[in-house]
Amino acid sequence: MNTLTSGSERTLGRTLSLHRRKIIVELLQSINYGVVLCEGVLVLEDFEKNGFEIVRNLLGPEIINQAKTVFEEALAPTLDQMTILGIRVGTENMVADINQLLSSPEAKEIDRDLRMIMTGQFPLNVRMDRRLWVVPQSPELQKALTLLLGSPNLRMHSPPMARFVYPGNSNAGVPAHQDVAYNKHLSNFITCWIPLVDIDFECGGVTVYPGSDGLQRDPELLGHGVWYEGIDLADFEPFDCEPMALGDVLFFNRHLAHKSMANKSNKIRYSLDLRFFSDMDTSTKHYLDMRTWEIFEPNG
Ligand SMILES: O=C(O)CCC(=O)C(=O)O
Repeated sequence: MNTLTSGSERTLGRTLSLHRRKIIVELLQSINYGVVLCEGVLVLEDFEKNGFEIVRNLLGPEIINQAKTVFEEALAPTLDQMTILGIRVGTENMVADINQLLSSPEAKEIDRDLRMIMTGQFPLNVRMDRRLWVVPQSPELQKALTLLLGSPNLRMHSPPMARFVYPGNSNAGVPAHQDVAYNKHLSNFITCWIPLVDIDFECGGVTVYPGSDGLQRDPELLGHGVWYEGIDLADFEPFDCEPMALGDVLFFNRHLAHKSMANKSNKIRYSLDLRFFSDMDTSTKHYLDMRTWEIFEPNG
């Protein structure tokens, strides 16, 4: 059962947050944020209106390259390991071969990390690689987040989420969902989806449903296992976030429904999806404090 929030609730929430952000804008002006402030104001306007915004060219090539290197280094040895296991790596049969092997009795003898990679997930040690912190360390990203979250004291949920989608791996796609459902430990946050390859229609990316952030879900459904059951987006027009170039960042709010696009290209799609919040919000799980660059451990 889906209900819409009333217009006044929505407006009130947004007005309050705009007021909060106005204070931050004034604060940033007073310490001379200059040109970047203009970009930040643009971020605010579209994000407020649509629940998402693609900010072009926010991250420099050195940041993207460093993050991508971490993932390429993790995948490189596994390609040889998979070849040894009989998978036709780099061909159109690769995903079918992986699926066949993983559903065979031999699957449990395969190294756990390799199995994870074969199912399209990076093991924890890869996601915890500190070289990935180059992304939250970006002053440009921090300025945009400060404006969106209303505080310069930023935090990033840890470990960060990193994905790769082999060409034709339809199993790696995420169906339509709202991030709020899977991050109940956070009182508020913003997701940044950051591609590490050029995104076009072939390679896919993320589809968002503008306006869906007004949907309130029946809390009963939040208790279920994997995706929101019965998410009904029939009234919403999907918007494919493509093209996206290296350095572009997609910001979206925690209520905005979105899903993965298929990777129909012949390249691996690498991306990061990071969840940021501030000292005005709360978390009951690990996070990276972006002032001290220490991991906060709940009950630690
Ligand atoms: O990268 C993807 O394919 C999906 C990303 C996503 O669903 C998310 O960031 O919540």
